Amino acid sequence: MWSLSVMEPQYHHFGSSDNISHEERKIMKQPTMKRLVEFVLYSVLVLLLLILLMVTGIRFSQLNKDITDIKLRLEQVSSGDKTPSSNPEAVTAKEVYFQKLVPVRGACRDGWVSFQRSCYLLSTIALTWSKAEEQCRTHGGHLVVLNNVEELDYLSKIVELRYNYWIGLVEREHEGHWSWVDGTDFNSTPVFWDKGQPDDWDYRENGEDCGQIHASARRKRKMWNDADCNLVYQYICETRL
Ligand SMILES: [Ca+2]
Ligand SMILES: [Ca+2]
Ligand SMILES: [Ca+2]
Repeated sequence: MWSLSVMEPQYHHFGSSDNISHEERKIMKQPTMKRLVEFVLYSVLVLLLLILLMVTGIRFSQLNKDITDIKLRLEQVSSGDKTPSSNPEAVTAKEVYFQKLVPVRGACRDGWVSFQRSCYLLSTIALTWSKAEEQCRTHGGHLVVLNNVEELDYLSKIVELRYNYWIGLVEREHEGHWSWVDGTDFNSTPVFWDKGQPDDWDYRENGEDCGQIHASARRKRKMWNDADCNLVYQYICETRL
């Protein structure tokens, strides 16, 4: 008798235990599926946010560059509107115009052009200043060092008008201390800063410590500007023959 009374609750126990585990399975299965769906949704959301951030970042950097270019153009336009400056170089910059010159290869390697005892490469791609200098060094040269006005005028006749080009001018040690990449004494070469330059425009987070020649609407003597080294521009390499 006692064994029946013992078995009975056990039977009920097992019966109810089966029911619970079936329910449990159902209950447990639902949250797992729910969690999986939530996880997938979160992942997609995070991925979308990352893509959005990247796109925004690229757009912002391009916008920065555009703002810089617009500011430079505005400076050029406003300097053109003013009465001639007492600075003779500014007047010269305004008045010296050229015809386009078809460059010749001469004794230089393929893709390079010859002038006096140097060869020049006008880049077709845009890089940061240091990447540009690195590229020139892989060709056995350096970013162009403008030793005299003839060299500047020659390049002014062959460059693409719409581009700014990095040159081998950099402010390495401290503000106001400009140097040429090949070690040429900066004080031994003529200076062709554009009007109002170098301005180390404080809008730029990194300042403006690298030299370039300005784009222009007309073919005239290219003048120098200091720009943010981290922006990408075309560049000119020079090697000696
Ligand atoms: Ca040179
Ligand atoms: Ca600077
Ligand atoms: Ca500047």
